[in-house]
Amino acid sequence: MNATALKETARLLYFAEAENREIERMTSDYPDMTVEDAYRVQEELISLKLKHGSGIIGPKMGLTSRAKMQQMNVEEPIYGYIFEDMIVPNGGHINMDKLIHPKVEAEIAFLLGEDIEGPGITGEQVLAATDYFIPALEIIDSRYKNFSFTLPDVIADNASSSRVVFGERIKKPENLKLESAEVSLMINGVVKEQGTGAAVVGHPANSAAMLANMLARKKQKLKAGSIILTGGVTGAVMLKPGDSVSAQVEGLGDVSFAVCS
Ligand code: OOG
Ligand code: MG
Repeated sequence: MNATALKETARLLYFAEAENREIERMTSDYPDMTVEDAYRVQEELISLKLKHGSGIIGPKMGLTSRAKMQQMNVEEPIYGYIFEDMIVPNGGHINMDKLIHPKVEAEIAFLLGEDIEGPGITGEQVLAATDYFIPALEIIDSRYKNFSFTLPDVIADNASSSRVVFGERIKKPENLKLESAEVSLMINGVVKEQGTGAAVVGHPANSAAMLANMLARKKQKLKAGSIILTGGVTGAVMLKPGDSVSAQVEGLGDVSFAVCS
């Protein structure tokens, strides 16, 4: 894709999100769009968002569960970025009329105390550089019709990022094994999805390590103070007005929000 096409694609995605309008997949106009092109579109989209005044909280990983990777036929997860204006306070609400067709998933986030620079980073190194674990609910809202996309489409669309609710930061408990921590996602008091931290490439720290190694190819690193969303532990569940949503992460506590019309 040439520079004009990259910029135009990023603009379409930016305005689809701003005006909560669904659009055709980018690959219907650009069937040859590669993963590299898609990350370049994402970079244009990120700079548009920065220009419009929202700062970056940190990166997010997506398609980290084996189920999602198989579904998309990929061997490597994808990443995108979470912005300040996507943050919903714990116990707060989201407005359905500002979103397209949102889904929610339960995640574990890491707050880094030190920079992490790949390549060759392991989950152990990530854990050593992490100060806090945070239970989180991510609201994903693909800008594409019917939430249907190919890999380059979803990368260009900032990995469907839309909103995030963080629970309380928990100073890294030395004896908590995140891989076996039970995570449940509840809607209106009913458990809809359940998993353990191991669903995220064996351990959520492995996901952050993969991210550090992916960013290293671009001479970028994970920065101290960033919050990293490591990817859905549970499947994503469609939201509707009136839903009361919560997640419980064993050893880390709860996080919740409500859906208004
Ligand atoms: C892509 C984003 C996936 C996750 O945690 O796997 C994601 C999508 O499924 O729309 O955020
Ligand atoms: Mg996610």
